[in-house]
Amino acid sequence: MKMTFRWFGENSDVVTLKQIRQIPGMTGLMGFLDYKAAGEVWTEEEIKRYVDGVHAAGLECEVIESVNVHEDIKLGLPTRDDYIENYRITIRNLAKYGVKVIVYNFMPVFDWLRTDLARVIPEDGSNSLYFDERELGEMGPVEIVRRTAEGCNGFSLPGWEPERLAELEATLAQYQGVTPDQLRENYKYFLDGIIPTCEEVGVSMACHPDDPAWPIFGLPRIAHCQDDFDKILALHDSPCNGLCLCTGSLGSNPDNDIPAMIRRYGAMGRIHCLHIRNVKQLGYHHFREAAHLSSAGDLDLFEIVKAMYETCPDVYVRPDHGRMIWDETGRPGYGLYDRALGATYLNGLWEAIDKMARSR
Ligand code: DNO
Repeated sequence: MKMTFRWFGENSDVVTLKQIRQIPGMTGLMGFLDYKAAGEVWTEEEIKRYVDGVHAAGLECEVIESVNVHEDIKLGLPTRDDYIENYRITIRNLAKYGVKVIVYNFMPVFDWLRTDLARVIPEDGSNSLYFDERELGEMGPVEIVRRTAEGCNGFSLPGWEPERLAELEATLAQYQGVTPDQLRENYKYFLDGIIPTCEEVGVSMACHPDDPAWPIFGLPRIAHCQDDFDKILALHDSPCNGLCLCTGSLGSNPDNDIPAMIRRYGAMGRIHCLHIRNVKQLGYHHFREAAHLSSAGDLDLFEIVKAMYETCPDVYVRPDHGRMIWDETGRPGYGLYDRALGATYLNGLWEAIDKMARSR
């Protein structure tokens, strides 16, 4: 397990590289050039500048998160070939600076979605990301994006800054009538276009699951359960076509057996990284994010780490979203304190599992 941390870059994150470096056991980042629009080439110069800065702080930068896939690729529009070519160039450029894994998603229109980015947890006064489908029913996509953008310390839902709201309506309209099978066909076209480049330069693609783990707003979603992942991995059969196993995203649906999924895809060599966090179920399609500790939510983090230890011990891991605690303010889900506690807890589980395994 290589412990990493998500960092949004100097101008977009209140957390500093120095703080990240001081978390025990932290080896590197899941890095991100947050200003790049989907479809744009990540140039060598900007990658070098970013990676050099991370190295100077004593951290590695072998995983890059959110090289976003342009909607035209997901929609299968004629313009997709240019965007796929750009993606190939980005893969090559990242590989030149030591990047080994690229985390991305194939979710139409939205990345992760919540109905509240700072719901107070009554028991202890902290707050966390929260989702209640009943609230969505009343709201509609444009309204939810506007509302979250307004209420959240200047941070908005990924990809949907207020100035892009007009575009959001047009994009939603383009998906009308697109079926899951069509989306999968477009996904295959994308993978067929990029995986040979990945194989050539030694980069693995890690698909992030839909979050929450079911369809929303009638949009097709094809990455939220074992059956979906089996299909995705079969679209292009290569070790470079793999997964970012996000326990919290998948865990929003209690039907997903996450330790079993880790064992299945870990044994196949198809998990290239994990995002680990806990979820507290509050009802049907209704949950909040919880502290990492197993007893704080509904996932068994011990079983999750054990499955990883036994099937894919060398993967990159990061503590995923944290709550806001100790009066910290910042990007919802991505404060320093609770994620640092999460890393420490995961390291503790790992040490215990490792020592028990060795002493047998
Ligand atoms: C949420 C993240 C996702 C992830 C993207 C990858 O916290 O895990 O935003 O980075 O889906 O493209």
